[in-house]
Amino acid sequence: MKDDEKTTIRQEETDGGSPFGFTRREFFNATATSAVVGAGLAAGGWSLGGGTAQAAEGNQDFHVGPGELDEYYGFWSGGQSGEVRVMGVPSMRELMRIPVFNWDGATGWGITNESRKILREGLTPAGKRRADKQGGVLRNGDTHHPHLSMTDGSYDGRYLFINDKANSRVARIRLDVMKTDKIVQIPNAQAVHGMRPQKAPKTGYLFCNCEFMIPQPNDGRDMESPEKYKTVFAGVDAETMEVKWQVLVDGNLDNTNADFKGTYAFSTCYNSENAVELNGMMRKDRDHVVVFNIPRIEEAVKKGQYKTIGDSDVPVVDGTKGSDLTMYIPVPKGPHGINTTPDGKYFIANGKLSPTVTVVEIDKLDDYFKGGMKDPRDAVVAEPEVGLGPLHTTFDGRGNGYTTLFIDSQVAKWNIEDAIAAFQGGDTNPIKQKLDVHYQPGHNNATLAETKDADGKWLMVLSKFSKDRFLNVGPLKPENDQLIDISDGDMRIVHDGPTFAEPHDAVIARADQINPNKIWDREDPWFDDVKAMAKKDGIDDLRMTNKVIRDGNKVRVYMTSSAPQYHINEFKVKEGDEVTVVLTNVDNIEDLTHGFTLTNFDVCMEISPQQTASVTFVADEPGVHWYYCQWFCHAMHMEMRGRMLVEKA
Ligand code: CUK
Ligand code: CUA
Repeated sequence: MKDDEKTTIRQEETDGGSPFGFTRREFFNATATSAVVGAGLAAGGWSLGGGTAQAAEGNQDFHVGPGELDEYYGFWSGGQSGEVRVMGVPSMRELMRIPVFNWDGATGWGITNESRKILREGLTPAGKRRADKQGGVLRNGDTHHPHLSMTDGSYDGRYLFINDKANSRVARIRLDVMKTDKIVQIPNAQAVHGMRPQKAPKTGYLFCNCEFMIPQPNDGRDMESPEKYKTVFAGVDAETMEVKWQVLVDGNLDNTNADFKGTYAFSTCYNSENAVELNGMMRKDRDHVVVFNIPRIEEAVKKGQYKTIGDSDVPVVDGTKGSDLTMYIPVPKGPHGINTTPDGKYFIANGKLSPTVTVVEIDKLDDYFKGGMKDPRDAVVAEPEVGLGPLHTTFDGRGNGYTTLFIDSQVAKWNIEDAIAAFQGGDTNPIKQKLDVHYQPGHNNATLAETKDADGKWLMVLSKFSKDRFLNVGPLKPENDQLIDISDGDMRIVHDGPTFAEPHDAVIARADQINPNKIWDREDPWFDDVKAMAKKDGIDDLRMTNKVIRDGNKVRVYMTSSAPQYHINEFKVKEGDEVTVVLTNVDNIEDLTHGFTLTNFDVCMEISPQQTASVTFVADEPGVHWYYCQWFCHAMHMEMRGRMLVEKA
């Protein structure tokens, strides 16, 4: 079968046809060793010298047996579900889900006082007004980019950060307890998309791309004048989770990344036309990468060279074209992912609508800002054709890039130095292998590839479509996360993993870099608010106290639990009372989580060992209301319950 025929088949199959009377599965099985060359030839023009098959014999063992532990933690975005998932790699076992922007019935996220404070306090004034209309907190999020904090370019195990495109927020998750502890909504923004922590000297900033252009301020003015719309790039302090400054830019910011020195951040930018509909956005052949000079931005803010917009007091500096705070590097149309090589030398902008990736040498950015370089394109050192629809690139730490090709449904492995040599006129083919993935891959990430410790062991490819790879579950299909062995020689797929909507991105850290606690520490600041409230009620140690306190029409129930019982079996309140239940789990054994669910009241929460959680509700229905423990904690777990008696007013 000729390569152009294969490309045709793939297209028809995508459209639902089966030109040769066998299924897609049979087709791919039958051609597994030759289809790898595929559309790259048509698209890229490089010849692959002999083609290449998936390695026949296994390299690394991906099987993690019962009772064995994984070598890596993976942190997966949960996409439109608004959550984060923790995976074991290479087993691909889902270990935990961390609610972030969503509501969650298992843990009471969105329901407990502790989570509601976190969900609410960082909202902008407009965000709070919106939240007030739906019970005090926002309900959904669209997570894309999970990234771990770093010190000197290595994962330091402190935090995971994740963006929310839907409501323009960024959240921080504490890795010691695997809970979200801060959320901030970015002002002057719609759709926070690309987000990256600074890599060195330590994650001081989170760099946040606000994607959609809007009038500034967006209060009803300039709605019919899209040419005046602007978007902003934001620097968020990773410790306080406050927005420190913003930079006005031209174009739609897409993805972002940072260098390993703490000097630059860089963002892909599409729609340099500033258009508001598709045709207009396609007009020009080139868009750009915007480079942000962080020390200069800080300097401008310090000197007061900023304005504020609307009701936000965040300093906004001008980084539009011509500003000396930014550099606009023209790149082929519609760039998407942007990835820094683990050696810190280059960043790579992925073409999306162009079959190329653009390699920029980071040291050359200094020349531009010092005035030595006039044409920003002089910072480009390679622009290899890798195939159709390049979205994201990751690295093995051995000098190779792995780029997902959305349209070709492939991953291209290519050598960076060979690409640079070819750009200078050499004739080495940088493309080393193309591997079919299933199907339409978006992000990919190799183990530790965002850090200087990239170890080139495993590659995760997050494919958007699973089509026929799994049992049919109706019109809404899972995505397919494929695990690929890149440890030695050719890439080979070792695992298909269905996932629910929609892990855009995932990062993978070595197990020894992440060290969560086994139970809660009573000194944890997580409990500060509830301890302060108890103190006012004369309670010094929540673990020692079972007591109901009435304060006007407010009732506070301080209760402890240890398997298999609550230490308050019943409490009485009056119809209309505002009741706060504060529950402390005094068990201090790993795994002994209890819960509190109040039936027919839409109230629930998790209480893990040594944790205190609280929830507030109005007792507006007279009668008997059972509460029960919803985590199976003991042989007498079913008996772990009690009654709230609500007397008629
Ligand atoms: S984006 Cu989704 S495939 Cu939001 Cu990182 Cu590229
Ligand atoms: Cu405690 Cu079930």
